[in-house]
Amino acid sequence: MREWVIGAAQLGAIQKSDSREAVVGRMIALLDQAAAKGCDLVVYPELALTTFFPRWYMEDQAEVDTWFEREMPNAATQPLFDRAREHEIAISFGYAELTPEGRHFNTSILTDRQGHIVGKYRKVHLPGHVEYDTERDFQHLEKRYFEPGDLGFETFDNEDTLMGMCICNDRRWPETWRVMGLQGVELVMLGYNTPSINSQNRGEGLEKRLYHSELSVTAGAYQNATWAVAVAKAGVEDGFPLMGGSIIVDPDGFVVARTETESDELVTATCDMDRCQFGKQTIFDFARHRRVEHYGRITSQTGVKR
Ligand code: CDV
Repeated sequence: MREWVIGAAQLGAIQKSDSREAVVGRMIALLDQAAAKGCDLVVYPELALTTFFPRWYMEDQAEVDTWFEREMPNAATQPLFDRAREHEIAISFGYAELTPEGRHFNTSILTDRQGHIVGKYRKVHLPGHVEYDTERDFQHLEKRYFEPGDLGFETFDNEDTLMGMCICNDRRWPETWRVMGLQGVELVMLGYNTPSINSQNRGEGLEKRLYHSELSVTAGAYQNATWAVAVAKAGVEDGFPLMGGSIIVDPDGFVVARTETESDELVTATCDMDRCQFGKQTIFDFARHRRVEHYGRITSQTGVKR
């Protein structure tokens, strides 16, 4: 399939006390709306099943593990998979993954339109810190609760369209996009939980936060001639505001759909994957124009060396 009607299914706030079942009910309501609009694929946010728990400092690993899923699908999410299969809609969403070996990842999965998982991604760029930070207005403990993803930035053939995923902070890194671009990616899906306030710079306004998110996604899409869908979990969670601004972006880097609220909200766009070809064959024909002899530092060096 080369033309997909894609839904960006933004979720509003999820409180600490909200059950997985309640959240899945909201996701199914958005899925039903998507079906009514003819969607073939629906993308949900990062850590879609729970509140953004890395804002909470926890020392008891048993308590931490309550936020994680040991299998996917599981009893709570099976109804979402079932409804997606009924509607013949592929889905992608994020969750906290606890593997049988006891490893913790910030994960996204992708299904085909029959409800089979056909792709998995584990977040590579984990922001934040490991220990309680008294200097911040609020905590961001992803580095405490997750290990960096071990699957790289794979792409997946889903009914003749090459799809890839990344998660939240990954969108700000050009390397994320280029590694998928080098595989010929045609659609990048990502979810995010981005606080409306910078915990280390209160003065930074929401406008700048939204701009940086959009700038990252539109640039990534344009520079790799790919469609992109970026979906927020938004609203005030446990007293902490998360920004909205979910977007669908075309391979020229233009925003073709954008949410307007900080609540559960679906926006859709018809996305013709063949529109990726012009950019991939001309200005971003990597085989003809890249100069890898000058890119060594990208992989041999991590921090800045003046
Ligand atoms: N969940 C995230 O990865 N959030 C980061 C915040 C901490 C800046 C983001 O890049 O949006």
